[in-house]
Amino acid sequence: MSDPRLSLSEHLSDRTAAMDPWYAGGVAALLTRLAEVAAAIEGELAHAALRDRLGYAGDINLSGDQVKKLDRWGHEIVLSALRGTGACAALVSEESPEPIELREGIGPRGIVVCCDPVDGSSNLDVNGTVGTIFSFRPSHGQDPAGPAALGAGTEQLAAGYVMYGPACVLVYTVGDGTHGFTLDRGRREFLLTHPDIRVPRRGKTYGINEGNFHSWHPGQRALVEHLRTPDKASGRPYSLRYSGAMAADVHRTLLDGGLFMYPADMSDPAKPRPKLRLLYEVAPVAFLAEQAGGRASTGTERVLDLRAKDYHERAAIIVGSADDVALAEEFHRSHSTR
Ligand code: AFP
Repeated sequence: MSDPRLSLSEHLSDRTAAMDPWYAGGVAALLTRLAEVAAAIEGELAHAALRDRLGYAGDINLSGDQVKKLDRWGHEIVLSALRGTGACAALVSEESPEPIELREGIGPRGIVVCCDPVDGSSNLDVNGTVGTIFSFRPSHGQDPAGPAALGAGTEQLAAGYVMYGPACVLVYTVGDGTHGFTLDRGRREFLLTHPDIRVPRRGKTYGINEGNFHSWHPGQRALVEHLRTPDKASGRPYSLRYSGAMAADVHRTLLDGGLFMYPADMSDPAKPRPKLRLLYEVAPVAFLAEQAGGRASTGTERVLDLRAKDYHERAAIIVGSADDVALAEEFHRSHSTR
């Protein structure tokens, strides 16, 4: 008996009404294609060691990171998949310094895709969880289309991530709630398993790389001290959970609540140095979180109001349960260095 669960394409056709009609067809085509890519990446990850796909490709990317073979492979498979849709006008990828313009997608309905094809590369060679993160933005018919990606996060048409864990899960939004699907490995199809995800108002866990503790803003340090301090009434201490792959840490946070945080390095308070990339990590996650009733802040600003000035711009993020994010902002305000 076939599984009665909705498939991704069925779910998407139900959401068309909520989408900007001008771009709805393109958004659906691109999401469906990225789901196919995710299934291919899932298969490749499972056999990477057997196919000599682990380790380094030999080059350095724009962020100064050594590129892993699967980073390169992931980028290529995403690019070739998007080419075939005719809906993608340009790709902004972690693995490409400049946007890659796709002539066949340029036009009034063209969509700019921002993507981190394989996120969490430091987990690849140790069989840890990795992800794919993506965001769609209107090109407004611009040619070249890439610069259209540099708008506010509120302009996103759609966003999502794939988490390659024990199960392969795809979570997306088109501005009508946030919904999760699990890959049916037999049918190679994503089926609806987490409809209309709602982030609990408060959580019990926080995710952050505590190794950076000394470079944090005083408010950030005070917040983590607070979360660690036992207090039954407020459900503290929170437990620390951190995987090194944003998709995995965000997935846990959307389902269970709490916080995922990657604050800026404030070693030089005059020059804050965030790590995560705005267009293909921070902004898509913020859209997903807000659509699930959560919040996403830099500590002082709503992430979705941020406007990128360049394609690989970095931004701080505190995302998760609305009350926990508000608490985090309170600590940043009350310890403001200004
Ligand atoms: P990589 O893709 O370079 O491993 O970075 C992963 C990531 O962008 C994000 O997925 C993690 O949350 C974060 O960086 C991990 O960073 P740290 O290794 O500094 O904790």
